Amino acid sequence: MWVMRQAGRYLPEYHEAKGNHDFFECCRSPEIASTLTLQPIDRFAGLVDGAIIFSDILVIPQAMGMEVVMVDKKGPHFPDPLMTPEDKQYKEVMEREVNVKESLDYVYKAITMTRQKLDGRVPLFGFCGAPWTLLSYMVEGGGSKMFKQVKTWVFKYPEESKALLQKIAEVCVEYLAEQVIAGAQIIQVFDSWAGELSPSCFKEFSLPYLTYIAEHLPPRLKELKQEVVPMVVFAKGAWYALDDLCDTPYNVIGLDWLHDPAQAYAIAQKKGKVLQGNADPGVLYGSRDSIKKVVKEMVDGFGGGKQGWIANLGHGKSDDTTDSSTGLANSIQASHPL
Ligand code: 1CP
Repeated sequence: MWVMRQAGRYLPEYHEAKGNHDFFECCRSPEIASTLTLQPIDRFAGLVDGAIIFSDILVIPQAMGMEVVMVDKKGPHFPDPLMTPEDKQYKEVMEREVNVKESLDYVYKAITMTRQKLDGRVPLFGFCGAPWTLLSYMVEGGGSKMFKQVKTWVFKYPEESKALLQKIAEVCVEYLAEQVIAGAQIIQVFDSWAGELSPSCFKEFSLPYLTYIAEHLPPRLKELKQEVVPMVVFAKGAWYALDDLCDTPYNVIGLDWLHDPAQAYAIAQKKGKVLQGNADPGVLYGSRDSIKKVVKEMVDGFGGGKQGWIANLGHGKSDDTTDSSTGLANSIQASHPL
């Protein structure tokens, strides 16, 4: 089991280690990023089975030349988002030769350092944001409720949107390959805003680019004389696309809590995919009994046994549910002792 924590702020030691450093300063310091990655591994020793490198999906827009700041207690903010394809920044971003090997070098250093410190205790995940989700941030300028800007883009400027989505997908492949060279043992692509798209728009503006990444990363790794690593896709809210996602080369399909585990398993099993998910993070506000019930439903739904599934929350956990995380881990151990 591993807990997708995203807003890792729930650990008091996170705040201590972060101190007064700005969020992206922490990402850029391999020492701090590595310390923050290891904190839950140390705290929940023996209970979690995976670590995810401390970083953010928004380092790709930064590498593509956009400014992103993290506003304390609010989240990411782009002071100068992409406005329209006539915007000179669009041309600059499209024409820029993005060199992720150089510009995101601090991520690889953090990965290598973390692999050393993990010393084989648990595998290390590398990750990136999916093209659709990154495009959303680049035009919305941050998180959004209505997704007005990005909807304007896909409906008014579909070709320019697709050109940018393709460019982001190519950057993602290179970035993930570099993470594997540095020591990432499994990678995950986060499409956090997939659920904002209708089923047909998902097929047009997200799926092709998610597929591009999964089709191109393995050959790129081989070309770089690297081992091919398992790939996880998490398209939050895109429950309607489970079948399509199972037809991509991703090995693991991450599920949010809108899926019934048994129904998802019935689809994924036929296509040989592993499922990762999908407990409602909100259950951590409940009692131990409610956590146990959700965990049991999930584990039984995924076919039970000890193989072929990865227990996880269906999305990041919030910062005020620390104690019950141990409850979640214990419940999984109790239902499936190693
Ligand atoms: O938690 C960890 O240390 C793991 C590393 C990690 C990951 C995998 C972070 C650190 N961010 C992410 C992924 C990420 N970042 C996603 C995909 C997962 C998801 O859907 O949640 C997204 C959408 C982001 C963007 C982002 N960064 C948000 C969401 C804001 C919104 O638009 O709703 C937020 C709040 C951040 C900040 C952030 N990223 C990570 C941490 C620990 C934090 C909190 C920073 C802080 O307040 O100290």
